[in-house]
Amino acid sequence: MAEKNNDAALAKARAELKGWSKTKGQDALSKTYHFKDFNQAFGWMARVAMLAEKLDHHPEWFNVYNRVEVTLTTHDAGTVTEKDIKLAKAMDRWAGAAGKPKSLH
Ligand code: H2B
Repeated sequence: MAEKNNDAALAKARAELKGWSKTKGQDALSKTYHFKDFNQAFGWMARVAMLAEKLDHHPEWFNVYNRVEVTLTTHDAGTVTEKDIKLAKAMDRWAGAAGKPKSLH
């Protein structure tokens, strides 16, 4: 039953977001952003970090130069919740073109 609820939460989240996919082996959403350079990537991360602190909701992420791989899940709930959707929307908004799916470039 819990699995079913998680599936529904993930489907709802993905319907509201663009370019996010179900994370392999985890009830989470993932997206990779490609920025122009490290400065753009880290500036964006700093901005997101401040919102994460304010929301008390933090991303799992991995940065190499201009690339940021993000995984969002609510650890307390063990799945994706409205908090993840809120953070994902802000990330996309602030990433601008870097947040667009590759195929749209
Ligand atoms: N971030 C995420 N992504 N999921 C959580 O469940 C979570 C968090 N819980 N940030 C918060 C911190 C919790 O551990 C603190 C104690 O409020």
